[in-house]
Amino acid sequence: MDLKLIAAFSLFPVLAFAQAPPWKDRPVLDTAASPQAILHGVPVSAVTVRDGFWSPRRKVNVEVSLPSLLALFEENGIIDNFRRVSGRKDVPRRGPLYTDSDVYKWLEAVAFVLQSGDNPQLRKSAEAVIDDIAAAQEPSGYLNTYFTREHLAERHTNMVGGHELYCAGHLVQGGIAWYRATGDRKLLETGVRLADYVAREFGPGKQPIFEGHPEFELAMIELYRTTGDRKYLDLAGYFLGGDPRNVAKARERDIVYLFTIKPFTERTHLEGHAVRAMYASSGAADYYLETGDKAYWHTLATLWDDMVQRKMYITGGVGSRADGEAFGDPYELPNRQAYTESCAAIGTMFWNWRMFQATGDAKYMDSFERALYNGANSGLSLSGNLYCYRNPLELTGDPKDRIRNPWYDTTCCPPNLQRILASLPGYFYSTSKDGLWVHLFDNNSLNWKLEDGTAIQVSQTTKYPWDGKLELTVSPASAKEFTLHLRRPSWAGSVHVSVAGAAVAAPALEKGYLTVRRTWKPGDKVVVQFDMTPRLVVSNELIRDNIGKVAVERGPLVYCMESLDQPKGTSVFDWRLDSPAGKDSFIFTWKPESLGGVVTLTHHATRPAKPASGQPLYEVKSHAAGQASIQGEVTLVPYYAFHNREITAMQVWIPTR
Ligand code: FUB
Ligand code: ZN
Repeated sequence: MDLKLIAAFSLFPVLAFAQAPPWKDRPVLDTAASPQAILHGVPVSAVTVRDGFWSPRRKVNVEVSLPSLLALFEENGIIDNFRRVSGRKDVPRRGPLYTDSDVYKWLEAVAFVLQSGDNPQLRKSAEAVIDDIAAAQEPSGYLNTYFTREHLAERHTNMVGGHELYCAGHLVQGGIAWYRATGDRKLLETGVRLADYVAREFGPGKQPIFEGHPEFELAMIELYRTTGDRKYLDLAGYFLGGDPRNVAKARERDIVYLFTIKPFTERTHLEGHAVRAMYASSGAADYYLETGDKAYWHTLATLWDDMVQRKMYITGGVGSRADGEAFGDPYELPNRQAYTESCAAIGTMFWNWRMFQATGDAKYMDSFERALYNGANSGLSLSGNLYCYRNPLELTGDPKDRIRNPWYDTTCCPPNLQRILASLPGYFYSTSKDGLWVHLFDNNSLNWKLEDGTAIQVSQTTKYPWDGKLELTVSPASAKEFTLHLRRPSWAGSVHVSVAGAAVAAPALEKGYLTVRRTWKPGDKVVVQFDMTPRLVVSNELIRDNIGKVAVERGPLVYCMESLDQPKGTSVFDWRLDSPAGKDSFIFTWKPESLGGVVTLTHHATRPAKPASGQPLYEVKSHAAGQASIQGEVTLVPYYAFHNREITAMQVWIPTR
């Protein structure tokens, strides 16, 4: 495609950009002007994550995951798909019809990496990919490597499974992140041209369309925030509201189809494809943040309760059914069959973050943290080059259970994991009119400003999540009165807080955040101690798989047993945890050499002895003599680290005696 021709078609709203705050000061989700947002994010670049829990994960993301995924894209023809459309290469199209989206997500991840600091090698690789993408755009603005040439006639005909708008949304999100990282608009302008194509062709008074796989509305609302052009918000509203011309037809169709067509506000519970449901809910929350439409909030709150009260795994994973990659019925949360796609756990984080912007309620950040440390974190191996698509809570250890793989034809999860890790600094803090909020804990420094423009630096020092002590140094440019809001995780029992050396006997708590309002002076210290006693957790008895079992948590981490840590010759399935724990029932040990450094837990347990010969398989309960048992000790490791040593049996939910 002739680049000059593309430039001529650009409808890029230069003026709106000229009025916006500097591109590099934009957070992951830019709610600065969103009427319903009481919280406002800080840019990724404002937070430097120092050595601690997340730094090795983020390092391996930059050094291994991102370069190796690009190499795999090349090997599998995914970038060639763009070169084919632009005429740069004469090759057949490869991969499923949504592969463009994976490249866009990869670019978004690289953009977040660059927001933390330049990386010339990654930047150059990404620039070349952007060039290949832009060259593949049609003069109309249309861009999709599948619905062209031999598939041209299918364009806009397969909206259930076609993913055209899903890919378009990821292009726009990638373009926004790249612009915010570099100031370069090339990818964003490509996305704008595609968005404008959609806006020109479809909507009220034009052709009806629906999305199939939600994602476009998320992108359109962030594009509205980026450009100030209301048409993108309205377009998102059109998709979320459902075109009545489609809705009439859809009422007769199957549920997944229906869900992507009917008005979002008609949903009463979570069902159907989990990632689609999470992205739709995230987009709807964005729409609420901009419009304040109460019907949206009502639906969002109803769906969120449905998720956390009936349909979420303890790991923060969602979507229990492989069939349709879907939500199950209430309490249908089997462990071994759990589908729990990495993208679905990540989708909960996107949704929670948006709900949180509107409320400042810690319950959303608690849920965000649960997925972050467990059901999403498990998705990337410690080595950085193996990914989980599914994140089950139980594995048999059969070699067929190879759950971590370098490549999937449907490779949605790897770049999703990459963009979460790369953007993570952007989720640590927020500002509000009255002060500063601290959501996540790790060694890091914030260099940003309060909403009245006062420069502020905050430094966190902690061994979290291995230890519950946080030390914060709060340094406004000069003495300043404001409120510091610090999340008190819902799992934290007793919490001790001291400010500037003085213990705070009963710290104020608002919606799960400890709040301290005072005149802060440069260098003021806040010390917080969360109780990290391991917790035995039982589930609602309606979850059939978990009856008679417990799970173990410590801090934000869910633990699991792997057979290779258990007494020689035994499997995780042999053991029952001995009677519910008091304070000292678990021994916890810092093992720097194990799994990249983890705290392991050990606990007394019992297993049945080998039955005496002739012992019947079944006996009437009242006559049964009982079986001899053997005492032992079992070891647990954090769930996110499962299958990082070898394929072995694993379980989160452990029978108790
Ligand atoms: O359909 C695109 C992506 O692939 C979805 O988000 C995932 O669930 C997987 O089906
Ligand atoms: Zn996925």
